[in-house]
Amino acid sequence: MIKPYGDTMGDGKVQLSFSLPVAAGAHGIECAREIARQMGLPDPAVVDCEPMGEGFSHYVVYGMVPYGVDPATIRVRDVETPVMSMEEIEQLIEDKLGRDIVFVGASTGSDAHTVGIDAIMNMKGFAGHYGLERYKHIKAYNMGSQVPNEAFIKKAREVNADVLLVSQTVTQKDVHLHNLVELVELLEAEKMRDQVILVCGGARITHELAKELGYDAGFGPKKYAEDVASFTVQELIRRKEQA
Ligand code: B12
Repeated sequence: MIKPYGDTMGDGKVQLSFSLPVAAGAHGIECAREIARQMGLPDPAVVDCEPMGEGFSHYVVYGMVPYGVDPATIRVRDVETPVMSMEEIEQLIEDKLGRDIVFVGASTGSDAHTVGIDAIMNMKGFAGHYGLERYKHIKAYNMGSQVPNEAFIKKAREVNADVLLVSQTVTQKDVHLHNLVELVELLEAEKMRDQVILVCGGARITHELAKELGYDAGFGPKKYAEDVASFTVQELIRRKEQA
């Protein structure tokens, strides 16, 4: 069994933070402590309490969880294709596909967040990882944000896309789920679903969720152009060899 730790191995120490719609002060601190107790943290310590405008406050609480997990029993569904470097991917495309691959990406629906899809697609990339526009043999069309699913599909058809990249950041009221599912349904109605590799990503997207929604893969935080390019290029080769 493993447990979180802070001072000594296995001591169960955790830190959590949250906001409450009460004024900062002794009463707010006691409210925060009670929330932590109800979360199963015996004897929690509120180590920070900051006002956040009138009638709101933010807390940092230390606690100790009495339980642990056996890592051997934990199963996770993740993309299994090996991650390659930009140069290795370029070489693989040359050797096994012999043509350029077309990607169309967008932050779709009402979602206005562009930084995630730009991180994957733009030439300069993100955090030291070049984006898809930089890759020889990849034609990357980034449509930006708030792109309706219908317009996204229209573009995909127009440029004969191999890969569709959808970014979803806002998850309030499950808007991302409705939007992602709608895209799959529209692609199916247009008889395009089997002709593209469909990938989604975003801060709260997991591969498991993506698969459940009918996507080929899903990528979350700390994933970069080479993760998605490695998966899609190897998947395209697999499909080509199977055909
Ligand atoms: C910047 C920002 C904005 C900017 C966006 C500007 C822009 N041009 O993008 C502005 C100010 C416009 C904005 C607006 C809003 N925002 Co905002 N925003 C943020 C903020 C601060 C950073 C997001 C970001 O850029 N992250 C950096 C990128 C690189 O990370 P990423 O998106 O996770 O991308 C990585 C991976 O997820 C992955 N990835 C992402 N997409 C894809 C796609 C594919 C195909 C692949 C393979 C991988 C991939 O790769 C990337 C690199 O590793 C976050 C809070 C935070 N600190 O995260 C809130 C946040 C995302 N926003 C939030 C909210 C609620 C909003 C608003 C609704 C606020 C409002 N009430 O108006 C509006 C949304 C309007 C709309 N219609 O969408 C919430 C979302 C909560 C939720 N889960 O729903 C957050 C979390 C803030 C919060 N704590 O409340 N926002």
